Amino acid sequence: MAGRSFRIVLIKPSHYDADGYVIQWHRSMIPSTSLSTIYGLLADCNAAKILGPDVEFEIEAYDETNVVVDVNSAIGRIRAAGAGFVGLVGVQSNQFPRALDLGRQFRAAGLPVIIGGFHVSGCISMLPEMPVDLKEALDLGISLYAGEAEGRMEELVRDIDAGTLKPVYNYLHDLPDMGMASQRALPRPVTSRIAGHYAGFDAGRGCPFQCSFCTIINVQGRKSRYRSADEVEALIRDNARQGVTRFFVTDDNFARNKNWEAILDRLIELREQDGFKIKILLQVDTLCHKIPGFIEKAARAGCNCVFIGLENINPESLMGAKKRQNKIWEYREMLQAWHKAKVITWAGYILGFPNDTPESIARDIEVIKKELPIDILEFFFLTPLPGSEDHKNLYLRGVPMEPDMNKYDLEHACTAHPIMSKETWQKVYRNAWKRYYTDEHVETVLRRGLASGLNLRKIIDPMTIFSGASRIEGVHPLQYGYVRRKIRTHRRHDMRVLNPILFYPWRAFDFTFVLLRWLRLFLRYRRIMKRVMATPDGASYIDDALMPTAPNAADHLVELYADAIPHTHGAPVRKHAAVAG
Ligand code: B12
Ligand code: SF4
Repeated sequence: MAGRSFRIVLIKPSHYDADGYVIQWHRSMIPSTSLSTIYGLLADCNAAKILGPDVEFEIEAYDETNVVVDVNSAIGRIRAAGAGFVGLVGVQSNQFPRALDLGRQFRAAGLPVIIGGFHVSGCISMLPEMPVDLKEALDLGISLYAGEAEGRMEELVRDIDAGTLKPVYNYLHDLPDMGMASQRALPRPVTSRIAGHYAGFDAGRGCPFQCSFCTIINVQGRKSRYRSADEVEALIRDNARQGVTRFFVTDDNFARNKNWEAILDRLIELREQDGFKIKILLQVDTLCHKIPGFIEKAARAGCNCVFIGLENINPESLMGAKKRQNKIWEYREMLQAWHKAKVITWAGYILGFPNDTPESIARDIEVIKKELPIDILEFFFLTPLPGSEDHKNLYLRGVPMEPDMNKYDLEHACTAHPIMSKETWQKVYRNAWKRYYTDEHVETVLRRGLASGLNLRKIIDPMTIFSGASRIEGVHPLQYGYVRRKIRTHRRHDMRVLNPILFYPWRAFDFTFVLLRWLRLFLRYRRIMKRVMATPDGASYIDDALMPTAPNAADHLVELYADAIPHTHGAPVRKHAAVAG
């Protein structure tokens, strides 16, 4: 019997810049776990021959942040196979307009298209009705997939093959066991497009906390679900066979993964006994240092950089966002513990909590610079992300919110602030990058790094990117990659494609100008690094952020915010308050 093909084109969409061009690069920085997960689930379906012994899946995977997808040739390949579909994978709210533009083209060719990811899941989980953009997708004949696909991919593929694809698949109320399917390595040509050949995987999902701006708890739940150490080892080995040993572990809070210890122990074993050169980047919370052995084991397991959800240093803002677990009197000790383990600290800071003013934000950033040993700091707008409690509340109260989902990238004001105008808030965001990444502070961070025995090159490279991405490229560093691509014809659906005579000279100027600015920044920061490295007594450098924290000792950071610290268990005894509110 002659076999037949089932061709699947998976695309992780990017989103549009302010000029309407797709944000894409020759090499992107961060791998997509959504893409590898869906790829793995479909590869499992193929191995199980779910459409019959004679049907072979041909799976293509593209991350639009690092590759330009040729839609017409993809359409041709699916048509030539005679069966298949297009999966738009891991689509966040800010990527939904781009996903619709891609979906529109494939639907015009009559092909089945399915969109999954946090925008669809978040909206369906929290809102009483479908928002307009989801309705638009349905009107185009695109199917929406809410919830997680582990253990259910077979049903979807069978429906597509039988021509009975449903408009909506909703599994939000049935969170699957994460062991339902193994994660697989993406083919090497896909991972090669990530700078440093990183791969992504999630070792767990769900978080016990209740931050009101967070979508994760309403989509993936608050209970910790996790992979076994055996499953993690299998996916590490699978990737290592392709030469990939660096991983971004995308658990939103690995410290609350109930299986963290078994997983880290296994990684330690793989590194120390089997010689795997594993490096991992973890996301954790500000109380992780209280978990016995956590930091020490994370470092031994290859963690060389950690992302910490600091969010703010004003206790009132943290309480207002229900981020009760963030206790500012613990921050310094936690950050110092990571440095002691030779791990670079990377923290996120949210701008625009209700009491924030330009002055209070400027003051808070200066306090952070002086008091906390943070290496990389990144800024976000407080954004009512679809899927969060904040978004739901505003939606139900009919409060106006930005209708363009492309702007839900945490780089835009998406709703009114009680004190700051939109323009002021936008200015505060731009100034925040400038204020943190001064040459003077870059030098201080490097001096602290040297005193803590950190590899300064590993600090200066991300610092250059985080300092320049927003200011030079106009994109958040999390969306940054190497060498920007702007394809003339890949412009937002409702924007005019420019005449080549206008486009190419503009692009040549734009490219050169950006390149020169990067070069200047790079050389300046390298000079600072050389100066710091040449300091004879660098190892003995000390400042407030490096001061040891002794129990009950006067802590300047705590005293600054004393009036705002709630009377919770473990809160420090007040001395005096220097800052009100
Ligand atoms: C890793 C990550 C990133 C990486 C992305 C790298 C990349 N190339 O994809 C980086 C760091 C770059 C990033 C950046 C941003 N991120 Co992010 N990110 C994540 C994180 C932590 C993990 C994503 C992931 O891979 N999940 C694992 C996969 C398996 O889950 P999944 O995508 O939901 O897929 C499952 C289902 O949805 C479904 N499914 C998904 N797609 C499809 C497709 C088909 C066909 C089917 C059948 C099923 C299906 O099946 C999957 C398996 O069960 C999530 C939080 C989270 N827990 O998911 C936030 C998250 C997705 N990010 C978010 C945000 C807001 C951002 C930023 C805008 C903000 C910022 N500045 O940080 C930027 C935007 C960047 C951009 N435009 O690309 C929000 C999105 C919320 C929303 N409503 O859109 C999240 C949810 C976190 C949050 N704060 O709430 N992010
Ligand atoms: S700690 Fe992080 S993942 Fe957990 S609820 Fe808060 S923002 Fe969400």
